[in-house]
Amino acid sequence: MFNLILFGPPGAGKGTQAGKLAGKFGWKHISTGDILREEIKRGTALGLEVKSAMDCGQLVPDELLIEIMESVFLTDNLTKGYVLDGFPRTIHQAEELDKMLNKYGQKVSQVISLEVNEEELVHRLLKRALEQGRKDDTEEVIKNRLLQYHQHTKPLIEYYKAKRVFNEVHGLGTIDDIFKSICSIIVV
Ligand code: B4P
Repeated sequence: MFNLILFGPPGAGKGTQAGKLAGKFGWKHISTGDILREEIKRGTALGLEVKSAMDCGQLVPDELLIEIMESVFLTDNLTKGYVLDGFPRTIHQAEELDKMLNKYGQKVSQVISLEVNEEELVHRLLKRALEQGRKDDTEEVIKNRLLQYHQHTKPLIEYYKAKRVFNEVHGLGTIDDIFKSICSIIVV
């Protein structure tokens, strides 16, 4: 079964493009950010546990994310393929994902990284703050999210390059043009 990891810093367009890919290919869109925000909205124990980390732009502890993903694999109908948006975000998460997939006789099919410069990332997230009022889209929190990305998430580039599944797409331009570039390199 095909699975795709959409990779990139905060604001690169992962959520935007993952939604479009899910629509085109009939895949399940799995966004860990959306899953966590939904838990917060519903006021669950998990939501209460992750709220302060998310509000200040910290990563949520690996073990919680791994539990969430295990339950997604157990309960969701993923037979048509899926796109992972925002997971994995650390080497430990990536290693655990490999173990989970291995249990189901799968491995990561492809990783597509959206390349966007930092100035544009900040611009997009501040614009989203005006439109949607997300608590983690303030200037100070964005700085921390970018720092977390550089410290913990960027090393995944080498991890997936070593597995020969890593591809890059230029993430500047219209949403539709970027979508076309992504579709042109997907090898289903
Ligand atoms: P996410 O919800 O994944 O937030 P994100 O990185 O900002 O990406 P998002 O998908 O929302 O934005 P996009 O780039 O599409 O994570 C939020 C928090 O959850 C994290 O900080 C962390 O605390 C926690 N978390 C989630 N997963 C975790 C994990 N695995 N481990 C630990 N913690 C985890 O879009 C940004 C904006 O740009 C949008 O407004 C969009 O409309 C706009 N945009 C997109 N494409 C554009 C384009 N081409 N041109 C102009 N604007 C564009």
